Amino acid sequence: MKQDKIRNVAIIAHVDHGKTTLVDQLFKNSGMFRENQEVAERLMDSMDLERERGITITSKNGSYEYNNHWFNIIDTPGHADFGGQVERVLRMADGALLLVDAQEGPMPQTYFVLKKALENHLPVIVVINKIDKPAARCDWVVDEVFDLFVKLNAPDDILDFPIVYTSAKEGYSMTDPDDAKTKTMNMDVISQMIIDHIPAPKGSIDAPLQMQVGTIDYSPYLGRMGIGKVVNGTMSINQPIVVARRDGSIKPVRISKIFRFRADDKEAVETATVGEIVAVAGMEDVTVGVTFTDENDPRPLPMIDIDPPTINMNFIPNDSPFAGKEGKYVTSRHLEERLEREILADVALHFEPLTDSVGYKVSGRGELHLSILIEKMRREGYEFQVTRPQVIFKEEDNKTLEPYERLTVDVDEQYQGAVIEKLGTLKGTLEEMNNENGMARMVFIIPTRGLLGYRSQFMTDTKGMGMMNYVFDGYGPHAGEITNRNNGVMVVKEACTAVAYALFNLQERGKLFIEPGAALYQGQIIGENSRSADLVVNPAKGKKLTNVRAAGSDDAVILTPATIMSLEEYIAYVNDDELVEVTPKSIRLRKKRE
Ligand SMILES: Nc1nc2c(ncn2[C@@H]2O[C@H](COP(=O)(O)OP(=O)(O)OP(=O)(O)O)[C@@H](O)[C@H]2O)c(=O)[nH]1
Ligand SMILES: [Mg+2]
Repeated sequence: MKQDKIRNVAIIAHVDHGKTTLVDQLFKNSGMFRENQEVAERLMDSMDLERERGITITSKNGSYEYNNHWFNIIDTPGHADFGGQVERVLRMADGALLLVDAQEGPMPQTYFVLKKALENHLPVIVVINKIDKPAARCDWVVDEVFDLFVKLNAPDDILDFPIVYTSAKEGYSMTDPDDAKTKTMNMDVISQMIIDHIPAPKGSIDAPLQMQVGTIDYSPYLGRMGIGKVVNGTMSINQPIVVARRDGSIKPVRISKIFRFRADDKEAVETATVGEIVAVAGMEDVTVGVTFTDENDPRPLPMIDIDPPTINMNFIPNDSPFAGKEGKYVTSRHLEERLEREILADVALHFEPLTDSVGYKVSGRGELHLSILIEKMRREGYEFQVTRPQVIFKEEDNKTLEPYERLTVDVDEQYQGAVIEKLGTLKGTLEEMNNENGMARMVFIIPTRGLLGYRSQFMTDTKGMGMMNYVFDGYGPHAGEITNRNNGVMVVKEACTAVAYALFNLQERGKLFIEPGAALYQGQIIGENSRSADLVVNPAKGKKLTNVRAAGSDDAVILTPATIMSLEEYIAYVNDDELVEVTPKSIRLRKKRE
């Protein structure tokens, strides 16, 4: 592969601005799919969890050919909790496409990813996407994007960014949104802009080999593979090389397989040369950040700095009365092995053994970061318990500091008051406010602690119509007491099976999380009390009804449907003296044993 024909491009943006959809179009446009070939929408979102949630969780590599050039594309996640991924894959790129929603404009994560791209001195092409939206306002968005570059002190050559306007969803692009003549029903202009504005990879084919691992992939046949760009030199199968590790040590390895990317897939090759992005097998304990380099002249590349974790949760073996019934991996040893594996691939995640009990303290970049890990583990057959997320404090000059987020909310004006009031009690300070066309955009600086679990409250306060986004802002003074929940809970008195009649009586006291017929244990939490104290309840008490009948008959029992919470909702809900019990089949809430 000719070095000057390669383009390595990262696609970066705020969550949902259309990165993965744009990749679909770039692939389609290259003509590599047969006509009539069934191609999944958002092809690169290949993980089950990504498909279910409609978000990208891990960065992925893909590639296509166009006009005699080879394009390596790196699709990145836009959610702030996965920002660590963006930071480390940018090393593979020689330029970036910055996508911005034509209606929303730049959002907190746009700022974060652009900042990271500029730190890596990457030239940027701005893609204003979703121009098909009726409320699109391209001129305004371009102005805002320009201001963002200025705010981030972009050097002049990068500030002079080219712009393209697209609808990734409908597959068209324009160079001037006001001139229909510039519209084409394809993405040629993007590929051509990449050829023209993003440089070919630098480096020398004759220099000693250097390739730094930016992501890890796993295949059941080949084990773990390191993915990265060959920065200098070449590598071939069976070539003896060394790996320079995080701790500074050097280990000899033999490359067993090399893969290049084609569309969303890989194809085996014999060699890879400078500028190419490849996946390399042959080292079982490969981790992010290591450098594959020449055995006679090892030249490790500098490690990648990653923003530190901001929250942690304890993962402990399940010791509820139902322990071991539903999971395959249940011991502390299993947890340790699994976490060990995870941190090799995810450098934004940390863990350490607890000092006062069995289990591990797991630290990450946000609630979603940790809850996705919990969900992955649960699906793999793990059973364990987690505690309420805690933010990570810092001590400086004998003062306690805590992490703050920059929170942007977009709400209908009628809900503005409610949101300001609630965020005030969570110690948020309003920094900016703009009202336009009945909508308000507000920016708050708020302790990360205040935001934990706030999303569901926000959804209630805005009748599901609001948008909220946040990004790590920095450490600041401890903001004082913040309470996440005002209500007590209903706690089961003794092991039993829930009976409709008893639940019927209990539902007057609050909100129930379970349905009749559920097997329950002592200390399990089955609902929320409408008052602040906890309530010990007996959900088996009362007449044993054989069935639940509709209104009208004598002993009718009408149950309000239970509030079935998702894993994230439980994590947002759980208090300090409680645990979330997670198994492949169930998620339960319980009181810690005294
Ligand atoms: N109207 C419109 N919707 C679009 C367009 N591009 C993408 N979308 C929609 O926006 C949503 C998010 O698209 P994705 O491609 O998953 O966005 P993303 O940037 O990859 O999201 P994350 O990876 O989670 O950050 C999907 O519902 C898409 O169908 C567009 O040009 N116009
Ligand atoms: Mg995506």
